[in-house]
Amino acid sequence: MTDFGIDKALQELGLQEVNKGTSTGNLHFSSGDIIESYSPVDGKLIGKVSTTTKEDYEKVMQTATEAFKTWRTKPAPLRGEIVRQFGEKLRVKKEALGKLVSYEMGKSYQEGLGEVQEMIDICDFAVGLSRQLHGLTMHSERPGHRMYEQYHPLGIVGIISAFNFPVAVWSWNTALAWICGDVCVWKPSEKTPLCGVACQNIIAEVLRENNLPEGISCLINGDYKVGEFMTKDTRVPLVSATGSTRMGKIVASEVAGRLGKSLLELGGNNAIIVTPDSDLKMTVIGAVFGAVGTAGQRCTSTRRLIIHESIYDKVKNAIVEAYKQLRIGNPLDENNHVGPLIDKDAVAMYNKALEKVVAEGGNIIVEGGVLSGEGYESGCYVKPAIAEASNTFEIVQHETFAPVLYLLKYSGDVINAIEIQNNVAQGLSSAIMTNNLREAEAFLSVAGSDCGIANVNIGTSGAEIGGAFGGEKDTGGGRESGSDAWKIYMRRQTNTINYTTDLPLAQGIKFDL
Ligand code: UN1
Repeated sequence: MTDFGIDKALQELGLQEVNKGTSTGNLHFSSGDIIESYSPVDGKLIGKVSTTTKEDYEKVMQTATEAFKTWRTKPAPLRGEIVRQFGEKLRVKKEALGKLVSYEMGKSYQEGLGEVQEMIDICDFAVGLSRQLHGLTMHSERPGHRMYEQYHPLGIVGIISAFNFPVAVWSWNTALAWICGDVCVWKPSEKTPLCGVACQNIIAEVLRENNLPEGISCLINGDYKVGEFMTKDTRVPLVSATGSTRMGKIVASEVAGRLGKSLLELGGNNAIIVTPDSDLKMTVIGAVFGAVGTAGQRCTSTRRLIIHESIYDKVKNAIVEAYKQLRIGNPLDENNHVGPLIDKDAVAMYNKALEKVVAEGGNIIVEGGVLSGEGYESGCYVKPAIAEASNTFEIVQHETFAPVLYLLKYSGDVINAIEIQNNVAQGLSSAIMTNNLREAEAFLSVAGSDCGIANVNIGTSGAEIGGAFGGEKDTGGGRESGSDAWKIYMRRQTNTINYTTDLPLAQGIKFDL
C-alpha cells in the first residue's frame, strides 16, 4: 500500500528521529515515560515522545519565565513580524503538516489542510492585530489630569488542547498570546503528540532565525496529570483548555481556586433546525458534512437535526440517500469522505451510544457498525449512523464524539424548534436552514439560540477564525480566535496622570493638611 507520502512529510517536519523511535520533547527537557503514537489510519506506530516530569516542567517554567522578560519588551508590531514569519513557514509546510494531522488524528487530508489553513489565517489576523491592541482614553473629572487604559501581557499562558484539532486550536491561542507579549506553554493531547512536536519544530526555527529564545514557545507532553502542573501553578495566570465538559470543570475549579483565569472551549451538542422554508440541497450538504466530517469529532459537529413535521420525511429520505454515497476509508485517500475515529476507546463510546439510543426507544434508520477487513486494520473505522430519537433521551442530551446523528421532529412555529435546540446543557454551535426572514430573525433574537455560534443557512461546523469562537453553558463561556478575543491574553491597566502642581482628589473630596 502506498504510504501517501507520510515518510516524506515526517522528514519535512523534522520528525525523522521521532519516527525511528528516539524520544524527544520540547527543549529536550522531557525525560519521563514514553508515549507511543499509533495512527488510527493504519494502526502503525508513527513515533514516540517522552512525557514531561515535574522536574522537567520546572525547567520549562524557568525557560519560559526568562523568555518572557525578553519577549514582553519587544514592540507588539515586532512580535507580529515573528508571527508573520511563522505563518510564512506554515505556508511552506502546509502539505506536510496537513498530512501529519490527517495521519495522526485521522481526519481527511482536505480537513488536515483546512486546519493548517486556519493556522495561517490566525497568523495573518494576529499580525494586523499587533498594531491594534487598543485601549481607551477617558476624560478625567479633575483639571490637568489625563486618564487612559493600556493592555500589558499576562506572562505565561498555558494551553491544553484536544486531539480533534491537534494544531489549529493551539495556534488560535498562541498566535494571539504571542502578539500580546505572552509566552506559551502547550500541552497537546497525548493522542496526537507528534503534531505538537512538528509545530514546535516550526516555531523554534523561526525563533532561532530571529535570535529569540525558544522559551517563547514551550511544549510539555503527557496526560491530564501534566496539564495539572499548569492548572495548579500560580506562575500561569491564564489556562486555555479545549476538551470535554468534565475536564473543563476540573480545570475551571483548580484555576479559579488560585484566582487565575481560564478560557474554556468545551463540549457541544449542536443542532440544525430545518424549517418548511429551507433549501433541501443546502440542508443536506450542511447536515451531512456537519455530522460525518472529521468522523463527528468536532466540537461543532452536528449531533441533532430538528426537522419540521411537514417536511420530515422528505428531509430524512434525502439525508439517508446522501449517507449511501459516503465512502469510508483511509483519510489520506482523497476519494474517501470519512476517516477513522481517534482510537478504540472512541469506537467503544460510539457503540455504546448506538446501544443506548435503541434502549431508550430510538429508531435506527442508518445502521452503524465497526468496519473490519482490508484497509480497516486499525479497528477505528465506523459507519456513520442516524437514529430517530427524542430530545429528552439521556443519550441525546450527551455529546458523543462520533458520527451519530439524531433526527428530532417539531411541529408548529419555529419557536418550538428553538426550544428543543436550547434544551441541552451545552451551548456551542447552532444553525437554522430557512429562507424565511421571520424565522431566521427569531432564531437570532434575544429569545432565539442560546449558543455562542448561531448560523443561518450554514451548518454548525466550519467556523471562520475572524469571529470569536466558543460557547455558553456547559461549553464553558470562553472565546478564542477572532473579534476581541485577544483581550483575555492581556491585563488591563488604568492610568491617571496629573500634570499640574495641585493634587485634587477624586469625587471632590477635601483633605487639607
Ligand atoms: C473544535 O472542534 O474544537 O468550526 C474546533 C469548526 C472549526 C473549529 C472546531 N473551525 O468546525
